[in-house]
Amino acid sequence: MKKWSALFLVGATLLATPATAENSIHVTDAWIRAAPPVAQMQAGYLTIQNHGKSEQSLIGATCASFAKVEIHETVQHDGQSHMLPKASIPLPPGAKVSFTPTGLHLMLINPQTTLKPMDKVAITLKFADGTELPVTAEVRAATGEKSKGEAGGHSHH
Ligand SMILES: [Cu+2]
Repeated sequence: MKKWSALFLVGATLLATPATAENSIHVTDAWIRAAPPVAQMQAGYLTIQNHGKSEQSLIGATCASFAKVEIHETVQHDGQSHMLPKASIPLPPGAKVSFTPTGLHLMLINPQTTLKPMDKVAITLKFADGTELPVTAEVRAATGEKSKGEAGGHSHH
């Protein structure tokens, strides 16, 4: 029902209030890689799509289960993996940006609790227009993945 009324409002008038991240951004497949209790950091992944008509920009996130959340990108340089902090992720209309283990990720710093696979974690995404979007990430085991890049990058933080 909520979706229908939103669509109606958009179609009803061109003078509607500007689209905000809250009603134009769709997040799917949000998950956090499980880590041993000694880990100082964990990585979170998700896919963000901008279905709106105005540019949005992801500028950060918060999560009660971690002291701090940063946006990082893993890049290859001289045969080594490095993680670069990103101040913002531009999301033009129609954009689909995937945070994956080989590229962008949410760096979840200083776990406040030990998360187990299947746990559900609330993350709040923050956008440049001042809006916030709550998403739920599922904790998943890191089985079968090469963790070379992540581990190497993290030790250099
Ligand atoms: Cu990182």
